[in-house]
Amino acid sequence: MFKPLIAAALAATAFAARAQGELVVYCGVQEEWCRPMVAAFEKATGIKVAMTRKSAGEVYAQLKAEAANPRADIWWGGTGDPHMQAAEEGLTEAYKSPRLAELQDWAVRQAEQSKYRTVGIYAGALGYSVNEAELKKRKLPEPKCWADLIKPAFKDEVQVANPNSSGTSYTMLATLVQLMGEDKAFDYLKALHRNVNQYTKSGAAPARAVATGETLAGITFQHDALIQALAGAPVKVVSPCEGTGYEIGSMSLVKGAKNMENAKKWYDWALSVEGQSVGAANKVSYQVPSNKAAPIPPQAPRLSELKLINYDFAKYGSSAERKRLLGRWDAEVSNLPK
Ligand code: S7P
Repeated sequence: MFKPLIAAALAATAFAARAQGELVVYCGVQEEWCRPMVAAFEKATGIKVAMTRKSAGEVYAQLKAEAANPRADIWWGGTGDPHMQAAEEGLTEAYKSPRLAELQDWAVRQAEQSKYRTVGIYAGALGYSVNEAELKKRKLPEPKCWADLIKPAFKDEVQVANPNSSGTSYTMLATLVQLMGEDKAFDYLKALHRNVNQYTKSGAAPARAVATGETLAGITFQHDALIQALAGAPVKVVSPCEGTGYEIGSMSLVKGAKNMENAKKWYDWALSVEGQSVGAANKVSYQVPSNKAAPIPPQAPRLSELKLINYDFAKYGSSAERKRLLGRWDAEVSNLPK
C-alpha cells in the first residue's frame, strides 16, 4: 500500500517537472554569455534549461549525428554558415517568429535565405588581435593587414582555430576566398600555416592566448578580442587593412525537437529586446544585436565604420561549398609540414 503511494507521488513530481517545462539548448557563443542567457530565460519563463556549449562546426556535426533521434531543441548562437548548411540539409525546422518585424534587414535576410529555418541574432566582424607589450619587447612594428601575419616575424606566433570545428575560423576561410580569390586565398593559408603555432578547437581561444602573451597574434572576431582588451590585457584589436568578413550569428529550431513549444518560447524571447540585452548587460557580448531596439554596447566595433566585404552567406553557408572548402583546407593546408 505504502510503496505504490510513493511511486505515485514520484511519478506526479516527475510529471510536474515536465509540465513546468524543459528545454535543451546547444549554445554556440562563449560559455560566459550562454550562462546568463539561460538564467534570464529560466527566470522569465520558469522553463528549466539544459545547456551545452559547443563550437559552430561541432554543433552542426552533432545535429547531423543525432538527426534520427534529436537530443537538442534549439541551437542558439554561433556563426551563420553552419546554421545555413543545417537548414539546407533539413536538420532544422522552419519558423516565422512574430518578432521578425523588429529585426535588422541582415537578420531577416538570413531567415529568408534559409526559408525561415534560421534567423540572425547578432553580427560581428572578423579580425585579429596582437599583444602590444610583446610587440614592443621584441621591437616589432604593429601589424595592420592580413599580409602582415604571414611575415617571418610572426613565425610560430599566430593562433587560429580549426575551421572544421570553429565557425570563426570557417568565417576566416570564406572571407579570404572572397577577398583574394580562391587560389590566392589558399596560397595565403599555406603561408599562414608556417606561422601558426596551434589550431585551437574553439574560435575565441586565440584571443585569450594573445591576452596572456602565449601567442603574439590571434585571428578571432574583433568583439572576442575586445573583451580581453576591456579586461585590461595589453591587446590591440586589428581590422585588417585589405578588408574583412563578418558573421551573422544565428539561431535555429532543431527538426523533431522533443520540446518544440518551449523551443519557440526561447526563440521569440531571444529575439526580444529583453533577450538581446543580456549579453551587453553582463559585459560578455560586444556584437551588434539583431533587434533594432536592443542597445548596442558603446565599445562594440561599429560595422559601418569597418572595411567589410559583401559576404555571400547563401553561397558560403551552402552545404556543397562549405564541405568543398573545408575538404580543400584539410587536403592542402592542415597537414603541410612547417
Ligand atoms: O560569443 C562569441 C562568438 O565569437 O562565438 C561564436 C563563434 O561561433 C565562436 O565559436 P567557434 O568559432 O568556436 O564556433 C560567434 O558566433 C560569436 O560571435
